[in-house]
Amino acid sequence: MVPENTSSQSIADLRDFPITRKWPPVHPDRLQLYAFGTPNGVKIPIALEELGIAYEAHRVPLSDENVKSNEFLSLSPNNKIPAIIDTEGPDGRPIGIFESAAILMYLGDKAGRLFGRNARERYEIMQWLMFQIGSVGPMFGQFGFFYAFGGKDVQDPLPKQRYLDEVKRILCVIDQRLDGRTWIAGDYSIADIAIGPWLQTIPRFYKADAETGLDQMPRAMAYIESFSARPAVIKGWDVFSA
Ligand SMILES: N[C@@H](CCC(=O)N[C@@H](CS)C(=O)NCC(=O)O)C(=O)O
Repeated sequence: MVPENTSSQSIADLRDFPITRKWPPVHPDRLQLYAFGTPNGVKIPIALEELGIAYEAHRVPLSDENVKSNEFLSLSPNNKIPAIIDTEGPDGRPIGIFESAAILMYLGDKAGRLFGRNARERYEIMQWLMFQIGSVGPMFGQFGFFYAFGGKDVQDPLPKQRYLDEVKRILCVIDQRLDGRTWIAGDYSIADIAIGPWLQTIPRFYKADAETGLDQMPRAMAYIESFSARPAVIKGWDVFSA
């Protein structure tokens, strides 16, 4: 049973976070999510949907007036989405977290799901999570910039080629890893929630299946299909698409 004062207590707790002045909570009892519909941004609503954690999503467009505002920087000092506030942190006190992998580990711990059943499984998941943060995200993101977005008219072919080579190499790592596996690290986990949205961007947003060689990688293609069919994944993307 929810104590009567939960709502007013949650509002008071959230007032300590300057970000709530620019993005006021309507449902202060829920976990507050600050993100946008990008591969990094959707990881968190996907995880929250998978775990059945109630949340309130605040749209934070990537313009400077949003991500570089003092209010946003107070929670996410590297001016990147996603970030969260949970009024019920591990010690019962409110906690703010930025960096998607840190948030995913937090949520996995909070729910006791999607983050392995023992230390060995957790380290296996963590290494693939770090692989996404250190390699997949930055390289795919730069490739997308030069191939499909702001940098596509740059005359010098070197930047696009450099990131394309890296994307191809990383896709091969993933495709080989998926040999005999459905998911990247044992059962479906937060590692898949980190990697899946980035793989989806190749066909969906970059339209680069052929250029990257993805269309010749049946295991990676099947993985994208399985990931994309999950209701939580569909819902996670929908949160910011309207
Ligand atoms: N390592 C970060 C990367 C986050 C990131 O790159 N976010 C982008 C959107 S996908 C962003 O907020 N860009 C805004 C900016 O750089 O000004 C994470 O995983 O949380």
